[in-house]
Formats: sequence, structure tokens, C-alpha cells
Amino acid sequence: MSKESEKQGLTRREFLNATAMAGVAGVSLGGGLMGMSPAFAAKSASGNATVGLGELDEYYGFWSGGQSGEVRILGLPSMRELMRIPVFNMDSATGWGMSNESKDVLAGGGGPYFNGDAHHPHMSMTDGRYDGKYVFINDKANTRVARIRCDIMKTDKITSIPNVSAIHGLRVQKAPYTKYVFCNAEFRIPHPNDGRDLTDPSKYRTMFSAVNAETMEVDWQVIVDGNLDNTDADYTGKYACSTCYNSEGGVTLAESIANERDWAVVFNIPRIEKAIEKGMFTTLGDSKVPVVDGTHGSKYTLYIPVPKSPHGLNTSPDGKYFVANGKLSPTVSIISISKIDDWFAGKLKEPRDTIVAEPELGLGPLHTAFDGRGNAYTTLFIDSQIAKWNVDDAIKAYQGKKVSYIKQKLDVHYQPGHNHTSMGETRDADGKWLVALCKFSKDRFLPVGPLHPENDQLIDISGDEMKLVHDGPTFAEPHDCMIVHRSKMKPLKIWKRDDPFFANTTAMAKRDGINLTTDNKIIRNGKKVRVYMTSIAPSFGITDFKVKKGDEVTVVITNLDMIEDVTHGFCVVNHGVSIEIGPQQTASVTFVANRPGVHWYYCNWFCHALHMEMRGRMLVEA
Ligand code: CUK
Ligand code: CUA
Repeated sequence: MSKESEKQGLTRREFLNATAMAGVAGVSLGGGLMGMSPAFAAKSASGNATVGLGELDEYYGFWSGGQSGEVRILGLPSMRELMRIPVFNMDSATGWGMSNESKDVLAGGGGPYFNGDAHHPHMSMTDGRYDGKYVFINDKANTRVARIRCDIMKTDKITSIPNVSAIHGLRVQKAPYTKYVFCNAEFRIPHPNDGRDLTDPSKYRTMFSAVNAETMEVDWQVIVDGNLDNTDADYTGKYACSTCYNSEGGVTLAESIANERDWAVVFNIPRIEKAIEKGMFTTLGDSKVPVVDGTHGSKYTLYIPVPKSPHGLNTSPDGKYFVANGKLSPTVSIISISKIDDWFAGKLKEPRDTIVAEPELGLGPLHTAFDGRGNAYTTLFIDSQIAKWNVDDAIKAYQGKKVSYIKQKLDVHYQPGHNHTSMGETRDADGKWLVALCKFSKDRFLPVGPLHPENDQLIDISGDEMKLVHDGPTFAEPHDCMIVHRSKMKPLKIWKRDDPFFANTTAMAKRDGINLTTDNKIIRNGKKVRVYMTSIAPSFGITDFKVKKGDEVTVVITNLDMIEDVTHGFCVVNHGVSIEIGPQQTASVTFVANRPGVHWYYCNWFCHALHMEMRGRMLVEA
């Protein structure tokens, strides 16, 4: 740790300590601090020089897009943005929310909704290692969970979670394989939420849900006390652990932070599964999902008291510990997973006997990441720092030994939420890179109006000291990310003709007697018109078609190009119609031709020297 940053850290701490701060007041205190460290700006200003021009990155980073509702792929360590995957949002470039195929996916999530709040992207695993198959992500805004297929990097399923409100924390079962995606619903509501108990918050409850990773159906739910926040799973498949605030069951801020302690709640997966197998469950309202009661004292759960309003929950990659991050407390609580075994075997007296250390790290610990060498990295929201600390040393210190467990504190810009290490949530944690996702950028970049960008920072953690190597703005709001070595990924370069993503469209063509790769035909069925055409750069298979005013038109296009990166588009002027058709893909869009006249359609993905000429006419009769 440099003298300078040490001094700065102290200055900040002193400043904060001098100001009677408690809990949530830290948010505004943090705001007051932001203009105050010019030295840091000079020290950390750096571009990326770690990946040469034309070289490929070593890692895929999957970023949640927060309120934008999307997921982004960045290359690491260059931090170059490679792709945006629309998930809960609409997207003009790819036609997400416009094409029939994407509408089918979105329909799975109820709605119609045009927004999402995507926080936690996590990849499916086998034996605690990424398998490159799926990325799952929550939507807090509309209580949904989505799955992205990593071969095509498109969202292929969205599920609306019944009986609960606002899915926040999400993680996958790590071992033996990702059978379940664990989802924390945050807000408490009446059960069922059908108009009963509106003004009786004592009847409100929330639930922990297990979504089946393959079917994307909810396999079971567990009723809990308090509000669920974040979650993670162990490396055996036995447990998931969630942070839980508002043990008071309050509905106002003051009511929700009255207790000194809230909980980390452990879910005993085998016990829950056994109960459901035996039919020991209930259902709520119209939902058929089996529900078990995991409130305080239940045999399915363990409520471990930890300092109030804990936030992030992270499993160490050696599989030994759950770490609950204090947020309002300057500590994190280290929970021993083998002691959880002891608790469920009846060998411990108190739930807190599972805690093996509670190191003090700084103000506002939110999330912790690991390097696979025994060190942990915790974001300090209020201090705007990353604390690097050693897990074993923290445990020794808790046992009364004189060791200092904090190894370094690095200033980051400003107010970091999540952080994530390369491969750090898996057995393959390789301790090379750490990303800090900062909520503010303040005066760091060219001003762009009252809404500022946020700021992602990349930190080299391969040596003894953390070193900041990249600092770059980013649009709202990268909540969290996940860093996957490229050896785990096998994305396709062109579509397979039998891809299930457009199976419904293929089935429709079959019913119409159409061969999608050869036919250019118009099928009329009353007021429904289906226009089947091929495309090959630089032309559409049909260059004009005639419909009547009020007809419902479905255009189905099959891109016959075999060359990677030759994507076509189909855009009808003045109709709000725009879709992407990748090489060998079939895509379709349905709209009403409600205006008589000549309406040009054109290819809106640059594909050829004659791309501008790739167009045709829709002739609409009055
Ligand atoms: S939560 Cu945002 S900083 Cu939604 Cu993962 Cu912690
Ligand atoms: Cu096809 Cu541009």
C-alpha cells in the first residue's frame, strides 16, 4: 500500500468518523466526499494497454445492464464492449421485442413489460466450474428470471416467478451441476396477493425460489421471515445462503432497521427436496408450485444472526465459507459451511456458533470476491475502496491471535457496489483480475448532462498489490458482472438451420407447405398474409408484394448467406418494424398494414456494397 493512499484512506475515515454517521446516512456522506481527492485522479488515470490491437481478450465479462434491462459482453482485460444482449428491454438493432421469436420469449414472462431491472448474471456450472451453456439473470422490476443461451448469445427463456414480488438475488447451484437457479424475492406481500390483508403487514411474506435451469419452471418455493437480498450456493449442492434484512417485518425505513441484527438464512436443499417428494407442501392461489414453510424455527432453514441489513453473500472458492457483507456494519461475517453441517446434525447450540470470524474492513462492505489464493476483496461503498484481506488471518484474529488480516486498501471511483474476480465464483478462481463496478463517475469524464455515466474499473490482482489498470465510463447501471475464461465458451459463428430459437416459425412454414431455404411465396388466409422470402446479399427473394389495408402481415425471412458476420435486417418504413436476420437464421415479424400506399422495406444491417439497394416495396391497396 502506498503512503499516499494510506494517508488518503485515513483522511476519509477520519472525516467520516468525525461526522456522526450511522447506516443509511452514509449515502449522502459519500456524496459529500466525492470531489475531494485530486491526487487520486492523477494516480489512477490510465488507459488500457494490456491487449494489443487485433489481439483477442482472454476473458469474457458478462455485465448486467441494471435498469437498461440488458446484458453486455465485454472482453477482458481490454474492457472493450463486444455485444449487448437484449433481455427484458426492447432493442431497435436486433428487433428484440419486435420479432415474433423474441415476442415468444418475452411472453413467457407475463406482461407485456417494456422494462427490466437486471442485477445478477450467473453462468451454469458443473462440479463448481463454468460450463459455458447458459447465463441466468434476474429482473427485479417485474419479478422475472431470464436465461441466455451462450451458443447464440440470445435470451431463450423468460419465466415469471409466481407468489412473490421483485426477484433480486440470483445464483446457480454450483454442484454437482446447475439443476436449480436460486432466486430471492425481496418484497413482502400477502399470500396469496389477491386483495386480502392489504393493510396487515404482519401477514406479508416473501419466498426463496428454485427455478429449474433446463425447464425454467419454478420447482419449489420456501417462505421466509424478513426481506431476502443476495444469495449464493455452496460447492456440494446441499446449501444456498441468502442475506435477509428487515427481520422486524416493518414497512417503513425506520421500522426496517430497528433490530441490531438480521440474518443470513441457509436453505437445506436435500431436506426441502425430500419434503416435496413426500408431498409435504402447500400451494398458493392459482399457482401449482410446491411451497414449504421455512420461517424461523423450520427444519429446512437456519437463521444466523448477523449485523443488521447485510447485503452481498459470497461463497469462497475453496467451498469452506459463506461471507455475508455488513453494509451498515463495517464487518463481514464468515460462516463455516462445515459448521452448518454440524448445526443440521444437531451438534451446535446457537446459530451464531457457525460464525468463525467477523473482520472489520471499513465502511459499507457490500460484496466480496476471491482470488483462489486465500484472499478476499470487499467493496466498501462509503469509503470508496476495495479492501483486500486474508480469510485465514481474519479467522486467526477472531480467535484472539495477533495477526493483521487487511493486506491493502485501494481507492476506487466512487461508491463501488459489486466487484468480481476472474473465475472467482467457481473452483477455477484464478486471481488475475478484479472488476469494481462504481455507482458514480462525478467529474471524471466529459460532462454529458445531469445524468452521469457510471464507472467500471479493472484492477490487476495477480501480484501482491492491487493495481488499477483501467478506468472507463459505462451506461446505467452495470450492477454486477461475471468473468469467464474464453476456454469455457463455444459460441456459434452462424446459425444452425434447426435451431430451436426459431422452431415455432419453422413449424408455421411447414404448415404452410413452405421450404424456407428455397421458397419465395405469399400465402393468404382471409385477412392474414404470410410473406415468405429468402435473403442473400444484396437482395431479398421478394422485391414487392401487395396487401390490402387492414391485413395482418407476417414477413418470414431466411438468410441464406453462409458467411459469418453477414447479417441482414428487415425494416419497413413508417411501420415500427425492424428485425435482425443472421446468417442461416430464420426470423419473422407480424404487423398490420393499415396505411394504403407504397411502403419501402429495406435491409438495415450493412451487408454488401449494394446494401443500400437491398430493398423492396409493400404495396397497400386502399
Ligand atoms: S445488489 Cu446492487 S450493489 Cu442488486 Cu447485487 Cu449489491
Ligand atoms: Cu442485407 Cu444490408
